[in-house]
Amino acid sequence: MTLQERYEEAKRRYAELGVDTDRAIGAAEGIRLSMHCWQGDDVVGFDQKGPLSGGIQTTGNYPYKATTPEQLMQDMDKVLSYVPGHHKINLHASYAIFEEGEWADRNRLEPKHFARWVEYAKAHGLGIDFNPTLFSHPLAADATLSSENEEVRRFWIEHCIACLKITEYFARETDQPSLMNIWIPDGFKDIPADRKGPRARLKNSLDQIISVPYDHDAVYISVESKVFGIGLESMTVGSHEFYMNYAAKNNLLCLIDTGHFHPTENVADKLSSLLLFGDRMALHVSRPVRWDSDHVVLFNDDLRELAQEIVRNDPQRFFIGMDYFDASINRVAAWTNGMRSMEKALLYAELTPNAELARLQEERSFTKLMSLREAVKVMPFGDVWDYYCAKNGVPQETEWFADCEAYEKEIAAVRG
Ligand code: RNT
Ligand code: ZN
Repeated sequence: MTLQERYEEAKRRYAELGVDTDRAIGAAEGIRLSMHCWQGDDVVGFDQKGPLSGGIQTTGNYPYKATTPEQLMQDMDKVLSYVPGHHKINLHASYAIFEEGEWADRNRLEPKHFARWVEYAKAHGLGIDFNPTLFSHPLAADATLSSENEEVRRFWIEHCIACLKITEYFARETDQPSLMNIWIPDGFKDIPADRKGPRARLKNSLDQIISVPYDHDAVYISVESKVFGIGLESMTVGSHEFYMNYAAKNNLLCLIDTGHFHPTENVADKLSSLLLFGDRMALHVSRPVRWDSDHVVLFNDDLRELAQEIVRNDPQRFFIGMDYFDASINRVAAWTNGMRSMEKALLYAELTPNAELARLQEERSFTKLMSLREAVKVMPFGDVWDYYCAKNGVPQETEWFADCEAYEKEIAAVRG
């Protein structure tokens, strides 16, 4: 059977459930993902040589990690050639690209240090999202925006303000909105004696950052909470309650990282609540395994449920960023699997008879609801997915990996 024949048959089968596959494909194509640059080099960046800090960790020693901007961009090209749809890239401030002999500390970063990223984005028709980097820096050794040391706290406020200007530059240059997401590692390994003090300082720091004038139509600011970090197990200053309230009060976006909650919490369940109190929200899609381990995102139940909630709540209200980093396998393949999984989940959600399922819930026909949901699982999704990939000019499911292996052997392994 040709791919076209496979698709036609799948289309007929889905139509029996009341699902229009052409519509679903069009809808999935309209959802942009923000591809994080940090899967390519284990969150190292280009502005410092120190270890990754802030209670986050990459594990594994797979060779051929990108070590220069050229290599990272080359790997990103490869990943993007495997991923259907139109996307954005998500950069961290630590990925500033300096001229020979030039260097600027985080509070002195300027748009010009990201000019090559803008060039890259323009050449590929990509938008850009941004993140100040409040870790992997000597002044982040203790605390950042919640620091008791006023000099340190000022440094990080200045860094975030510098990043706001850079985010504005990205939005202007790419002619589309950019998200600036603030995540800080601040917290305590053991039971704190004062929780209010650090949180009050964080609140004051954020107030200072967002009171700087910026283009509110082009730049969105989000705040990312977390339940704990390595070495920061007892308390994180930027908790969920803290940021949910801060975002609501100040008209910012809440960013929900799927790895930042207790392992039995259903993160997908949070979206509809947040969107009743704000126009938009942001996501970091990750796969926690027992803890915030940032495993490669896979096409599993959690991801499907998340995508269903995105689709049911209007995908255009979300900034969907990816956030995983695996150093134990080929990084280009890891990156690709995560991005393709997210795309799959969104297409799968668009191929679900959501209106019919909701109707069954309203009439409390729970037996029928369960049965229909199970029927959806065995529909010929793979045929629609392969068709979607081909339509977008990227390899089908069983095609890309061989090319990726060849890329490792012929390019990554010999580039030094
Ligand atoms: C850390 C947060 C944060 C980082 C990236 C690199 O737990 O998830 O978003 O992973 O910014
Ligand atoms: Zn995150």
